[in-house]
Amino acid sequence: AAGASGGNDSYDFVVVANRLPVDRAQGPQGPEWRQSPGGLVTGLAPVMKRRSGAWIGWTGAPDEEIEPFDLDDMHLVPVRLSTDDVYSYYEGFSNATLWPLYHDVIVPPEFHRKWWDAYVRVNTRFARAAAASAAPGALVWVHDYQLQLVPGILRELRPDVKIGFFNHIPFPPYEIFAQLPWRRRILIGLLGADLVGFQRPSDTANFRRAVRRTLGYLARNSVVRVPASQQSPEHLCETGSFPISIDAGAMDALARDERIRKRAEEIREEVGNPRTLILGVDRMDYTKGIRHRLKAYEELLEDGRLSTESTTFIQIATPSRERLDYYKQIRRDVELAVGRINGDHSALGKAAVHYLHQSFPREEMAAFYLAADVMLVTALRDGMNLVAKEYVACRVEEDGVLVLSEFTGAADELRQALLVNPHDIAGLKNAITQAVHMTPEEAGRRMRRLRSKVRHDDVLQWASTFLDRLQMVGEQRERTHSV
Ligand code: ADQ
Repeated sequence: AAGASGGNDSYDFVVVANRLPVDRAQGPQGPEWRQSPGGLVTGLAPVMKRRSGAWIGWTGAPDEEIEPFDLDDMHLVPVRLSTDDVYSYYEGFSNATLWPLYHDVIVPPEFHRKWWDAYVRVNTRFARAAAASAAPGALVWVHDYQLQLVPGILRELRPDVKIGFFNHIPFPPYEIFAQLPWRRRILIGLLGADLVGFQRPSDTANFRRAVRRTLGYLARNSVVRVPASQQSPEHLCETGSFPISIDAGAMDALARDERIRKRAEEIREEVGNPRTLILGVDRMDYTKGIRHRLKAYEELLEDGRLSTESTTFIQIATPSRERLDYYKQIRRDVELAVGRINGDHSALGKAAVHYLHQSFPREEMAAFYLAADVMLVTALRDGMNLVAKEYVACRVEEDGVLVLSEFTGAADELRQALLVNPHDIAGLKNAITQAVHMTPEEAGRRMRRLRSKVRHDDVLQWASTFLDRLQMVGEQRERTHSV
């Protein structure tokens, strides 16, 4: 039902993402939807309010047919996924093919033609829903690796709209990307956009190189010239890096809240008032380097360089993608290591590792960040890593030490962290020791610079920078093609 004039409901700002920004909750009148506290919706909510905005995505449950509905200034359009779509498109192609491939093949990606067929089918469904919701000339912003074909399909359906795409995860080096049997189709899908954005300049460079090597399209500076196809005229696709951030102001305010400060003190007491509290916070994912971190900590206890008399470690790991084999395996590996470390090094009432495989509200997360003297972010590969920025935003006293993997996008910006290569266990041990013993003067000097960085570019600025750029390149295209 999509025509060049848009459907019955026409929105001039349309977000397309795998998930809708809502969770099901129990309200006074029975089940209802609540806005979920994700970073993306925080960044986009003001734009949604200012323009008439729609968000297209999946509710998270299979086989549900739900009519579009309105919530907090947003029009939400649920896209249905069948049980087989969830298995083949979401858990399969998105999370067992693309996710490991785009994260440096930490585990081997699986290539299955049936999964690819489901990816094409579901991407087409999302693109049609976007085409039916967008007003003439609307801005459409497509998010992440699950939806890389949407820009190309949408451009054919609606040549009048301005299409932006942002990839939240890394874009891999060509030699890795080239393994993908459908590499041409993915690149052509992405190049349907007017603007394709990545977290870091190296991702952008990898993408441009893949386009040149795979398709032979020429890029001048940041702009790729996409030749005409049977469906669309020639157009330009701009590429660039737009490092995502957090709502730093909101985090800072939480960390100054009396109740949360009290809760942070309680947390320290509950773990036995150690001199040094070390913290790790991640989705339970093999990209996050949780095993490497535990190994380094275990060896430090064995060597006697750290002692459970004065130090404890809290590892929070959110349950994630639990039906996939490699996720079951990383959970087993982590739990085995935690059990071994505690068996060897804990005393009654003095655990070496406190391990929480749970999700917490924002307020509790802020209290953990506030309670921790040392934060360990040791991802083997990570698009950005918001945890690192959240920790910095919560350190309102300008103390605390961030140990940060150089393989995160955040490492490009947070240069005053202790940067580590998590594969180098000896180096990681030294960095943890350095963090534990750092003088307050040096920690303060580093934290002040980190904080000014995180304060200056927050998620609102990220969203408006991307959308301003999209508006500009979209208008340039209108002028040259007068569609
Ligand atoms: P993720 O891989 O999920 O995101 P990250 O950027 O660290 O990684 O974001 C995780 C978010 O979940 C943080 O906001 C954190 O506070 C929250 N969180 C983690 N554990 C939690 C728990 N137990 N309870 C409650 N909240 C918890 C992907 C990419 C990243 C990129 C982001 C955004 O992999 O590289 O930074 O998208 O683009």
